[in-house]
Amino acid sequence: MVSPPLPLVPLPRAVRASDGPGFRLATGDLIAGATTIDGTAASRVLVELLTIRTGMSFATPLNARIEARIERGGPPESYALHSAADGIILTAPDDAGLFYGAHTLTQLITSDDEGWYLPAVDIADAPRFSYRGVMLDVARHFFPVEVVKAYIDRASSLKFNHLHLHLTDDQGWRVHLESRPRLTEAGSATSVGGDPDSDPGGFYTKADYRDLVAYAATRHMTIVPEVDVPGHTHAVALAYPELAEPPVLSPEILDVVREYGGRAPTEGEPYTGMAVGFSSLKIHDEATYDFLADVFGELAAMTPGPFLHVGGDEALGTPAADFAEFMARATEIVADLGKTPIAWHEAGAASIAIDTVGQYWGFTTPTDGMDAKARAFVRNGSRLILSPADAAYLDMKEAEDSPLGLTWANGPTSVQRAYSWEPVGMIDGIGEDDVLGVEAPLWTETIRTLADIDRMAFPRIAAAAEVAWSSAPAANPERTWASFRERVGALGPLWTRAGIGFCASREIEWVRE
Ligand code: TNX
Repeated sequence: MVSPPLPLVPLPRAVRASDGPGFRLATGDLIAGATTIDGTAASRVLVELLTIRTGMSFATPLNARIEARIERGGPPESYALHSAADGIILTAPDDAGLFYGAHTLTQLITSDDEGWYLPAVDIADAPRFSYRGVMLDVARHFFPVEVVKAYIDRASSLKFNHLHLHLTDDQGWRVHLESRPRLTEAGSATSVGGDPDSDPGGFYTKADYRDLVAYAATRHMTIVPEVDVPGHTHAVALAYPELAEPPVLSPEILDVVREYGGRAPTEGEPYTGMAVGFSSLKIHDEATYDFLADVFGELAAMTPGPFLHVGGDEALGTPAADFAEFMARATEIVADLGKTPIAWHEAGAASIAIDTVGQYWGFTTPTDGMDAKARAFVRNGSRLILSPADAAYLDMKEAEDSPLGLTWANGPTSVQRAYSWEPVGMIDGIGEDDVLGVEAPLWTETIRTLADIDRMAFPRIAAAAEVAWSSAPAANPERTWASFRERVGALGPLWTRAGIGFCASREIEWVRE
């Protein structure tokens, strides 16, 4: 008889199940090994996770059968987990590794008539890619700090380590900056839809933003803020009209507006539709670059992570030569601040700052020369983050009749499609070392609440996590759709306990507890 795979997502590098009876959890099991500050943090995480999973209380330590400790050696973020009848030992070279090991341990917990237990197992795990990201669009709809924290909890439990916040777009500017206060005063009050009750808009104060950065750090996630320029800037135009062109309503753009429905954008009025590409900053005015210096300077000062995302997508309203000139200067401004710029792949066409990381959002089979633009980042000496829209976009509908989501990227999509793509070789000439990592974006034109986020992101976010973390399929026989399908289905009870309202996709047989 072939036993089912253990319910682990993303799949660890090496899993060896033993024949032994496994580890029985008892109330009061002490999580020990607090030899370093990191170890203490890991212990706290473990207690928290075990409590959520089992409903048991671990408040009164009785013995020390669960141990978590730092052990030097091994790649960053890696960990080793040993579970047997007499105890559990989790070791890692860093705090992130202990954190990921704690999540693996939590996924392994299951119950029978006698109570909660862990199977006897030895796991040695380490990530494939160092950048494992999720993106949340807080511009099309604004999400309060508590919702973003909940998404950080969810993503980090699947071993994602970057949260890209799409902070600005035509429909709203979502972070307060002292250097340019009108951005939030005049550009943050609305969002897509425009209903004052369901789409009220909003913004993060600087204290909110710092709170998010700090919270993310406790879950080993780095915030990557994006200020999308030179397009997607209608909200900037509301605040500082002198910096922006009036809405560009070319026949091509009017087609886009018609396709998305709603009114055409109007100069001086908030935009609450879903069209893209009609707005542009003024390219030949030095005031624009003073603006970029202020905005990116202030953002850099409050962002400890290495990356600032400058956008650069869908600038349909900006002539190509102007776009190239603009992206070169925008990326240089960010590089001069000591940060690594990230730009959507369109910017590959420009002479951008050399270490600019490209983010590819074309299809898994590239069209329209998008692969050439992506390759340009690598030729420039940098690397790529891969977010193929037809596989990694969490805002694509999973079913035609889903009330949420869009379909433009070859939708409706499926969990199988979200799982079955391979970063290396997807774009001709892009090898393992050219890939910085993988990111799953969630655009929020149709998404308003945490419940909406859960329904769209889960379970496909787990597929993205496996593509980002786990070994390539060729290196591990368990890296198959059939195995993933079973493993992810077995996570249903854990997700339910954690309050995650996942979409019970019909492709998967969900385990019920
Ligand atoms: C494309 S792909 C966009 C966003 C939209 C998204 C909706 C990319 C870089 N930009 O402006 O929100 O499609 O799926």
